[in-house]
Amino acid sequence: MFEHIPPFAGDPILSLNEDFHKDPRPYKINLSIGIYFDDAGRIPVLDSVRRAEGRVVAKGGPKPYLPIEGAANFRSAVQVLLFGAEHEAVTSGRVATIQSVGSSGGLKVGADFIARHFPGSGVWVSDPTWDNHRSMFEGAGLAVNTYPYYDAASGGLKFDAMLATLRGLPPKSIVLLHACCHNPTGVDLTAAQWDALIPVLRDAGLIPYLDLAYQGFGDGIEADARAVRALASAGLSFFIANSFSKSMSLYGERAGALSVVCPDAAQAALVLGQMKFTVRRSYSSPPIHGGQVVATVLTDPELRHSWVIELGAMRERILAMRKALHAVLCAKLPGRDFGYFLTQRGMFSYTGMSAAQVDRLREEHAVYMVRSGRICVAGLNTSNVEATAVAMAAVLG
Ligand code: KET
Repeated sequence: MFEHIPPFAGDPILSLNEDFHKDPRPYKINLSIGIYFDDAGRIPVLDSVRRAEGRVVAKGGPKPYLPIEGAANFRSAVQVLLFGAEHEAVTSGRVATIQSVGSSGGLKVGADFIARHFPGSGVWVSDPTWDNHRSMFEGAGLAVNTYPYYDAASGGLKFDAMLATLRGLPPKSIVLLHACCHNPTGVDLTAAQWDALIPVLRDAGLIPYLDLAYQGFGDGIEADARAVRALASAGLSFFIANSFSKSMSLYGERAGALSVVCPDAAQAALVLGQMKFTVRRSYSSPPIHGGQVVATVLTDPELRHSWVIELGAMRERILAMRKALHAVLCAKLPGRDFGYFLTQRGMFSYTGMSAAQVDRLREEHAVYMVRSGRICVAGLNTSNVEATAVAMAAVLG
């Protein structure tokens, strides 16, 4: 009956993470998956989150189905986090937000919505992007193309080529953009580049789709939402999927949201209705627990304050690891330019290492990174950064 089913090739990130856990070598180092580990190599439970969870559990309430669109307190807290409490887009009711099953769930609901209501639209993603972007949009039946982004020669951005490609796209094309902390390259647009991009998107009639999975890991919670707010202020209609997996260390709770910024409240109501239809036909309604923990952290001033501090400490630790890796690599391989480790932002850096070099690192040194050459800098710590740099230098040198 099922012999014709092709075997699953595995996911380039998740399968690698599984391989890491199977590796018996005690000195192994995991820089594969985009998860924040603390300096002891553990996934932290944030104090703010633990206290919020205690309150949610102490209430001891029942576990009804949530509405299709999710919990009202979560959805409004997300809007305030993304846009700020006073933003006109929020106060005028022209943002349609649903609670989703992780931001992945939000991305896919948005993709299904687009496939149904903008069937002629193609999707353009950055070259490169998170592998799953392509899978999700293709899985929704949409054609996925790339626009120029990462410049391997400079370790920076091909900004002019990116703009030139976007200018030539058919109206209503979907343009997937990383709002901050680009995955996998760590190369972001500057504020001035966003300001130059926005009129291009608007004049060409394109539909931006922002992915904000690392809010707070770039420059800070508010600063990392700059692009979201700038697009909304410029009057663009766009999608935004945001995640609490990383920013609250809540991976397995699958807490995220999808918001669509619309021209007015009447259109937002139509969009919300069809997003609900999409969800109802898929998983019916989102899970209750993680969203309530998130809403409690975001709406209680004291918990929110401690979350801001904890997230700031995670960001600082990653920066310290960037500096430490850079210092050892420069000492081991003088004359080579590793400056990109310092300029790239967020959880990831693109090392420029080839797939063959990545394989050698894994096989000979038990250092795991994605075969594109991406490392998760948040997997480094004071005990493994030296060994990582020594292994990288051995393979590069
Ligand atoms: N968007 C981006 C850009 C992203 O890197 C991830 C996860 C997600 C969305 C999904 O997050 P969610 O937990 O569904 O809210 N990225 C890491 C893990 C993975 O591949 O699933 C990663 O790149 O390693």
